[in-house]
Amino acid sequence: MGEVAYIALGSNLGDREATLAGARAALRALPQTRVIAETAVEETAPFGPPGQPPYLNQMIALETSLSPHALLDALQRIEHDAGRVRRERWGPRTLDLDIVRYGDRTLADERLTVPHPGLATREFWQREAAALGRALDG
Ligand code: A4P
Ligand code: MG
Repeated sequence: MGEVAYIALGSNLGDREATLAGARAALRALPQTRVIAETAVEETAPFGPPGQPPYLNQMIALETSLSPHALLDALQRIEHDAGRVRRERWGPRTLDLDIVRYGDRTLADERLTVPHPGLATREFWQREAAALGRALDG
C-alpha cells in the first residue's frame, strides 16, 4: 500500500493516558492509513524548560499513502482536537505528535523536517524506533 511512517506521541498535561488512547484511536481512523506496530507507553523525564511535569511517550508505526504534508495536516488536526494550546517551544502540552520518519525520505521545508531532528538526541525515541523496527521485522 503506502510507506511506513513512525509517529511519536507525547503528553505531559491532563489525563495523559486518556490523551494517548484518544490519539491512538484518531490515528487508527485516518484515511489511507493502517496502524502496523506500537511500542509500550513509557514515562520519561522532561527536557526543555525546567519545572514541567514528566511525559508519557509512545511511538506508532503507520502504513500510509497520505503524503508527508497531508499526514502532518492530519496530525495537527488531532493535536488541535485534543485541546492543545501552543505556548513556549518545548513547553508542556496535552498532546504532541511528531513525524519521526517517513519511509527513507529526507525532507526539509518550512513546515516539515524528516527525519525529525530530535531523533539524533532523544534516547527514548531511538529505543522506541528500534522496538518498532524489531516488531516489523519479526
Ligand atoms: N515540524 C517540522 N518537522 C516536523 C515533524 N517531523 N513532525 C514543524 C512534526 N512537526 C514538524 O511544532 C512546530 C512545528 O514543527 C510544526 O508547526 C511543524 O510544522 P510544534 O509541535 O508546534 O512545536 P514544539 O513541539 O513545541 O516544538 P518542537 O521543536 O517540535 O518540539 P518537540 O520536539 O516536539 O519537543 N520531554 C520528554 N521527556 N518527552 C517529550 O516528548 N517533547 C517536547 C517537545 C519537549 N520535551 C519533551 C518532549
Ligand atoms: Mg512537536
